[in-house]
Amino acid sequence: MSTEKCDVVIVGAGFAGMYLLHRMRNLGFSTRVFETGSDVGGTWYWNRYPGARCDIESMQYSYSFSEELQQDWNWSEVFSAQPEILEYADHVADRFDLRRDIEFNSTVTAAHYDEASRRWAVTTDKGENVSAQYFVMATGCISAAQLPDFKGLDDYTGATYHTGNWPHDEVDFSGKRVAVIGTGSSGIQAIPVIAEQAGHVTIFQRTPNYSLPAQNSPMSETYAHSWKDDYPALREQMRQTAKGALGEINDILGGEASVEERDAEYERRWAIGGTALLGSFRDMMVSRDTNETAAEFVRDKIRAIVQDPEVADKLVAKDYPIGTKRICVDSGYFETFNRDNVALVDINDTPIETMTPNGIATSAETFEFDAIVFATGFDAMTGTLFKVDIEGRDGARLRDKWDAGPRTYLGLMSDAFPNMFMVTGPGSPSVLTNMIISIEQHVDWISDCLAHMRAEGLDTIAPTLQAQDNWVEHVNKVAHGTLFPLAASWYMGANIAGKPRIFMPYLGGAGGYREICDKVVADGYDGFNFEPRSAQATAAE
Ligand code: N01
Repeated sequence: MSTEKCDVVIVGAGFAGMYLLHRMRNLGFSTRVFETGSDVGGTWYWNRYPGARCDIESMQYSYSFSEELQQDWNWSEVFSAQPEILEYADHVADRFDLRRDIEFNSTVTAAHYDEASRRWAVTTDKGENVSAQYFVMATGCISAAQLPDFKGLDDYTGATYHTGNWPHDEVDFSGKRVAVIGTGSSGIQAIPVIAEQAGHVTIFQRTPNYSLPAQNSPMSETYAHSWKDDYPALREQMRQTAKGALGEINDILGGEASVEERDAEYERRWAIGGTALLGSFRDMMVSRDTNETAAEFVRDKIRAIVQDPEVADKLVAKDYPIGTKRICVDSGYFETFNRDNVALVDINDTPIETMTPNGIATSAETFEFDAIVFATGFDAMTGTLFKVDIEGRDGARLRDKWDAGPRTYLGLMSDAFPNMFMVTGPGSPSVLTNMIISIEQHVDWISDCLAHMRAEGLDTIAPTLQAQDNWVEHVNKVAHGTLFPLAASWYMGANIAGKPRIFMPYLGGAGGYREICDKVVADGYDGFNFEPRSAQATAAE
């Protein structure tokens, strides 16, 4: 097959790839997007499990780049469910006519940098070869679904599902005996909905999770207008916050409030719903004492909701501070354990020994199931990057270079990979923030950078090793000044056997990080090296 040429290849047509394509087009860069799925939407395309819902309010978890779009689109609930978010992605693709540059059902398998031509040779599973000056991984942070290697899995004859790769056709659990393995955000959202339909649900829990009630409600006209009437100013405020979302964060320390004041604040925020409780005190994620009071408040809530004290005790997280594993937000999760058709198995007490042809055998019991739902998470942040065979300068392979953990400058680029960008890569705030706002910031930064290079006649950009080393050290230092590294979380790579234990996202906050990125540009792209156009590269093209 012949090699096509374009300015930019983008991998992924989720919210990052879609907005980047829009920006590239407006700047006049010829662009191709490759997407494994059959349509746009990224994470919301794949995660179609029952109960899937965003836990950032939709008025905030939406694009801010187009005033017309944000005025025209109406959300039906405060926290939207997956089908509506996918509808929104579909609307954006139509509205900005994005699909004509997206190749669906097409997976990028390799991207190799050619030093002579200074271009990326990109290959897909369809045998397509594209040569591009710029290569952008817009593949999301939580996209590589993880199916643990359970003994006997191939022998199991019933239906299996992974929350992160859910079938497009409706799955009917009516009257079925269902197992759910995993109690992270996905499991916690899916379990209440599955339990309403299934004959019986058995939940296999390895680590109990803290979860806060969404307190979701239909979107009122008044609430939608409180945003729409002032959207540009509110979006600007959002961009400056740590989370990339507005929400009240108290400016006092936990220790400055009396016990009564503290509990009243927790109670108030529990009633508000979503992640509001974590904003009760400004030292929530740095002070063990403050954190423990919030953790204990949530444990008490769980004990009050769940009628069987033994089950309640198993559901209560005791070994790590609240918020250090990604906080979950649910709709009726703990209440589900009061149903007659729901059972909890703590696999620390009775480990899963093997899958059998008809179900699961633990050290204590053999269970029969018609279906097993794996809510077992993802190889986060690096998993999707490693799925592509990425080779940079001098044959450097990304997978090898990051053997001991990801190394980036600003989460945007890595030193041996000129003209390759990552949208919300490791070392950027990404998963700790409102993803859409962080995506927009990265896409805008990359777009401005490419426009700058074109205007200045520059051919390549790559970070210096020194700037990258300093950034990695800074990201680590900030993380270790908080409670986050105390949990065995996917932020730390702890859910994947053999993955280096490094805190991958940047904890400096979306607003602070934006300031750093802007300053880097104001200081002449401080920490980056550019190469001007050379006669050799022109000849090699
Ligand atoms: O994945 P997870 P997820 N045997 O890794 C367990 C985002 N998200 O898909 O904790 C038995 O959190 C594992 O146990 P442990 C959000 O950022 C957002 O639920 O490792 N169990 C854990 O209980 C979220 O954090 C939304 O001990 C095994 C579970 O499986 C991220 O996606 C909704 C196991 C995996 O939990 C990932 O969430 C959904 C094994 N071998 C997701 N391996 C919202 O916006 C793993 N587990 C609300």
